[in-house]
Amino acid sequence: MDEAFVEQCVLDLYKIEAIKFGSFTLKSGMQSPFYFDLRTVVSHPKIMETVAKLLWAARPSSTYDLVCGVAYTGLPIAAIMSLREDIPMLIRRKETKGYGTKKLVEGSYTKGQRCLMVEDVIVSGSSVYETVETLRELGLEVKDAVVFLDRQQGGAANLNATGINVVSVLGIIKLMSILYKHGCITSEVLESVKEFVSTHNETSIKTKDKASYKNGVLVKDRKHCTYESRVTTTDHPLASTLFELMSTKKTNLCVAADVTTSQELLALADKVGAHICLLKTHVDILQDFSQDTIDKLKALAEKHNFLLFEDRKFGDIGNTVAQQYGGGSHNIVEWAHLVTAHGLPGDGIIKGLMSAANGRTRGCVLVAQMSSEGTLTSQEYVQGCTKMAEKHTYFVVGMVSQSNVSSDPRFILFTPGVQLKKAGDTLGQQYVTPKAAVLERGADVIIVGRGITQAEDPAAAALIYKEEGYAAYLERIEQKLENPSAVGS
Ligand code: S5P
Repeated sequence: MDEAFVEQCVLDLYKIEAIKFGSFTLKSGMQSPFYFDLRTVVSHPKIMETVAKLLWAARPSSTYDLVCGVAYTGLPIAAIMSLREDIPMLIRRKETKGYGTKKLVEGSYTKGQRCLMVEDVIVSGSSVYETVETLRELGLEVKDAVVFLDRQQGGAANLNATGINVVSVLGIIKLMSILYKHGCITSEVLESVKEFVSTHNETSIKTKDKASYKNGVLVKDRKHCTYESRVTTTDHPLASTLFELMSTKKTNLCVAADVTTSQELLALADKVGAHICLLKTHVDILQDFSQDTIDKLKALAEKHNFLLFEDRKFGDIGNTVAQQYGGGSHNIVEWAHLVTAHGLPGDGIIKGLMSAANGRTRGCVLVAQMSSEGTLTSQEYVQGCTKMAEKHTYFVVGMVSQSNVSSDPRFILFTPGVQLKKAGDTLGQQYVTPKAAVLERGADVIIVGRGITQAEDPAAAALIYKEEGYAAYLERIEQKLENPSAVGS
């Protein structure tokens, strides 16, 4: 690579303010004294072409079938490479579409094809890895990534640990030296960036489905921990109880008892009780709700050793939910161990629920994602819910989810929309199998309603779901991660 060519490109990037100095908050929340934003090159086609040329020249091998840019800045750069080198490209979406094909990757490919990753900047390497992970799941071979700027904060080591060879056009120290040499920055700025890099080189990759790598070292994530080991990792006594009973009863099945009479509810609870860890109710569906129903339900929960989970999906301000939870005709706080709540109102909802719980051992499950078609929960919303959960680990035991929204072993992920026979209903419900829920979507607990309640023999159906769900969990924890380079391949 021609050094003068690299220097000129750095100066051009400086001129168009692709590199800035000051105080910036990175995606991870880290404060940085500089910010490299290659997005601005889209307004400067010649510079963008130079960046693409330099990246192509940096590629570690000459044999690729495809290129794929990491969204967003990597995309136009990969498109230029694709055009110049006559090599097909792929696009990996940031999130799946809620309509149409729901494909995460656009473009044609066949299994075994070699794909080169293209990225503008790496900090921890998470964005590159997330994209690689998706491509590897489709059977593509992804071993190399070219990066324009390595911020030298551990990203390359993290990616190397997952079997990705990273080649960068330049590292931040070299870039700073070029700017200093040409009088663009003072020696103080140069020193402050050097100081920052030397003290901020511990980053980790938190992947959606697999393990976590901190400085290239594997950290065990939720999906690979046993329920038993999580009894002591959680901050919440009810989560501990649940993990304990899941591992002793060998079940991760929660039955959604959506029936309309107390008689049906109690009969169902007695039939499926031996096979479940939780019974989920919607007591507002019951035509004849009474304290007697609750007393009998509590007795059945004792008899069969399961917890009661009222799916009230609270969604209002703290003051209102406190009254709904601790009063009204259902007095949910008195009998339900767990309740669902939306994250939408913000922290106040948790504070409201806690005030009504008033010291009782109770917990809530935040609805982070829904199983229904057209659900509005965006990635930002999901992240907001997990942040809320992290802030309130003494009350939030986990999330209702459809994907691996957290790798934190303290949280329990509950996945509804599970059925063996149907793909959906006529009102927007969408189903996956117990195996897919546990292995692909990261469920700790599968929630099954009509698959069991409408079966000819609900007890026999519950046994089948229990066995399938638990077998998938055993398969998941058995997946060995000792050889990090095998991850995702
Ligand atoms: O996203 C969701 C969240 C929940 S809690 N999708 C859901 O279906 N649920 C609940 O799970 C729903 O209210 C119902 O009680 C159960 C699924 O029932 P099924 O009959 O479709 O299995």
